[in-house]
Amino acid sequence: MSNVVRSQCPYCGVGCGIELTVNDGKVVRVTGDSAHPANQGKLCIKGATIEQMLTPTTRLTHAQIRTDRNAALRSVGLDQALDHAAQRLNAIRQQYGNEAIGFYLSGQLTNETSYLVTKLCKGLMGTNTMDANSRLCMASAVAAYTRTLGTDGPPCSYSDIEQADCFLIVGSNTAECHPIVYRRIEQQVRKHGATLIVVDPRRTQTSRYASLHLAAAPGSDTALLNGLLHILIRDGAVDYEFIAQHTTGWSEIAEAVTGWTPAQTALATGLTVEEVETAGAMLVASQRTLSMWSMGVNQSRNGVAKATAIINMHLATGRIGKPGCGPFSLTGQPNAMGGREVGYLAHQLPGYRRVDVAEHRTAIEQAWGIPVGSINSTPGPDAQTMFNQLAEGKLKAIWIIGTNPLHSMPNNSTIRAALEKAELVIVQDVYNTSSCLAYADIALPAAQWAESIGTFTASDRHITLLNPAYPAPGDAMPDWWLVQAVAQRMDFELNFANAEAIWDEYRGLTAGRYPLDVSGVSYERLGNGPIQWPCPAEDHAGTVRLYSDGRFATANGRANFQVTIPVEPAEVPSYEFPFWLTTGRVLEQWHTRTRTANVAKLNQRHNGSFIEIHPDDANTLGVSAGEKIAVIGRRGSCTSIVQINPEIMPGCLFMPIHWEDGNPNVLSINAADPISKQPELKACAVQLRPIVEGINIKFGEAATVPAMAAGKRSSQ
Ligand SMILES: Nc1nc2c(c(=O)[nH]1)N[C@H]1C(S)=C(S)[C@@H](COP(=O)(O)OP(=O)(O)OC[C@H]3O[C@@H](n4cnc5c(=O)[nH]c(N)nc54)[C@H](O)[C@@H]3O)O[C@H]1N2
Ligand SMILES: Nc1nc2c(c(=O)[nH]1)N[C@H]1C(S)=C(S)[C@@H](COP(=O)(O)OP(=O)(O)OC[C@H]3O[C@@H](n4cnc5c(=O)[nH]c(N)nc54)[C@H](O)[C@@H]3O)O[C@H]1N2
Ligand code: SF4
Ligand SMILES: [Mo]
Repeated sequence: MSNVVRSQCPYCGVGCGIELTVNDGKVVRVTGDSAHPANQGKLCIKGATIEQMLTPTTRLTHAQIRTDRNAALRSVGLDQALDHAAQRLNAIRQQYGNEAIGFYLSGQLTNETSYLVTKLCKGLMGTNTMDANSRLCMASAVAAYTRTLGTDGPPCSYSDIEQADCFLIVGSNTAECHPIVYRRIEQQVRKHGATLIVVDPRRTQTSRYASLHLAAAPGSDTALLNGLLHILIRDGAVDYEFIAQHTTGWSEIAEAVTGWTPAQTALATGLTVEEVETAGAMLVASQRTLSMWSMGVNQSRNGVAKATAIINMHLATGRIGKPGCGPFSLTGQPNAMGGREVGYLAHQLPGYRRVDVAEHRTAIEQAWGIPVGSINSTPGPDAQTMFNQLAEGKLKAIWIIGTNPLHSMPNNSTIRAALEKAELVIVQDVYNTSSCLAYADIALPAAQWAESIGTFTASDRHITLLNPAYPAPGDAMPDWWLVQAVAQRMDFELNFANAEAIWDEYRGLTAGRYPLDVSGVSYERLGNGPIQWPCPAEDHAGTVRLYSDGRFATANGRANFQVTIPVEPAEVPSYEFPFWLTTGRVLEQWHTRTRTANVAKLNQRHNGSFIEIHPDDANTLGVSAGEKIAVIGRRGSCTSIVQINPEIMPGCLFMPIHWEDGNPNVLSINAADPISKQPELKACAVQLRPIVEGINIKFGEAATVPAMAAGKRSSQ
């Protein structure tokens, strides 16, 4: 008997709808959902090969524990592991208090799981010691939206793509990372003559159909965007009526960009005056501009300013809340939008509320039936601070769900030290290949997206129901269920009967909120297809665009311009470390590859780590394509395979993040944006050294400075 189950692709934040054909409990076919607004039936190569990653050869099917760190993990019954987790956590609470326990979550968990952990940590435990890998991903976009528009949440919709006449893509390799969105942009450019400006120090596949590619120096985006606003003002493209009616802070911003002349902008970015003028002219000529950005913007210590500068341009031209217009942050993970909505970052509460706003705390305390004052008013530690606290011994236990900090956080020797120091590490994962399991005292087996019911919110605010297609293998259980089962054993009052009950409680908390109101979105309605929030009533069809009426989510309804000051990356090239290193993704791989390693078709183009280098730099160094090379930075080193790329900015290198062997996070820096606390994962300084027989470099350790003394390392 075969049946068809509707769900959402679990990879990127485009959130394509999929249909899984199930035969005898096995997924035999995956197709795009033709009724879904994100993809209208289309899928990229990762989406189209999903069924191959569902075979459970590398699944974590049973709970595992170890009581001695030097011993191997051993499989135990689920009940025993849950009891053990509760008993260990309670012992830590008794000795050090609730603050000693941290939760580190992921944008790959359902809304239901992230809501439940938020309630446990912030409500029942009264600490805010939880954060998510969204800190590495979306935090700068969140801060920029909130500071300017009053709240998080991209105002645009995918359907704006077909109405735009100009796309400005900044720091996003959309073609490889949000392929279905790129396909739609490509159509609009090729068939309908829209212009496409791409800003990236590398020319990527995203520039394939670009009218203009700007290889601005890493980190220089704020300068460029200030310069573009200067041109928009100079050439009369500003909407003064919109500014007067719907914004504050215009005179400050207009004054702040007067100095950003095309010449000044060219000097700051490494572009020519002509390039800056050409980009400016394209934006001036546009009536409907859609700007998209992702990690080249957010993962910077100037990330909030970069994202804000994009939003400033839209406010200045009134190109927001209208068809084909708006500042559109592309969300990375399939549910990094929803995680923020339900409050999983250290400063958040459900419904885009904040722990440091008394009114928000009270509303949630009342709804949760806990005493007023239960929720701590101080935001919890951001992800990097949380792991620092673990290393310092302030935090004793960490519960990691759906992410691998050892692979994906910056300067990962510090993460290793933190995990070693921790008294208790719980890793809750779907696969047994996460390198983080080497540090786990308890491993909990989670059911994955196709095995349980739940909801995801995609980049443009549409919420999709994930339906289970087949039973989870072994003892694997839904993430929310595992957390609740441990919490109950710790004597916390959490008694949700199922995922729908969690969703219903959460959506009730959003009733009357502006703009994030999902109170009208029931599982029953989602059974008929996705719904785009705001959706304030059961008979409401959902909302395509935010702020169409010019009313923003601030107290006075006006958007706030914010002055944006360019700041260069924390580490810049020097004599010793003469290259910029930037990092990112390739089309066929997903982050740490626990999923994509299983799919043969996805491993045909790249079979391991590589480092892209400009041919001139390769000539200077005397290295050639395919050669193994040492990449050495101030905090660590690794090896990689040379790939020559004539389209990368000279002086700049690129490494993918996917392979453990050749992971750039042995090199990356702990610097972070002061507002969003998002780490600067896109820029650090390195040197390259050909590997010479007989000279022994111990990879993975910090480089000696000065670094040319090969073979010797300092441990500092
Ligand atoms: N195939 C695939 N798709 C994915 C993912 C994946 O793992 N694999 N992950 C998903 C997730 S979680 C995320 S967050 C997104 C990320 O999506 P993207 O942000 O599009 O991807 P990245 O490759 O990380 O970085 C994008 C580009 O930023 C450029 N860049 C580096 N520094 C700068 C800078 O200072 N300024 C500018 N303007 N550009 C710069 C890089 O050269 C790179 O091409 O992708 C999502 N989609
Ligand atoms: N240098 C550098 N570093 C980066 C980035 C970069 O561009 N450059 N990008 C950053 C960004 S944007 C991101 S989002 C992170 C991503 O980094 P991670 O979140 O560490 O990467 P993933 O491989 O997605 O890790 C997810 C883990 O969760 C497991 N998992 C998947 N689904 C589920 C589930 O439903 N439940 C449970 N319990 N487990 C599940 C997977 O098996 C895997 O072990 O990397 C960040 N690190
Ligand atoms: S574009 Fe993203 S969501 Fe769509 S099929 Fe590809 S990976 Fe999945
Ligand atoms: Mo991400």
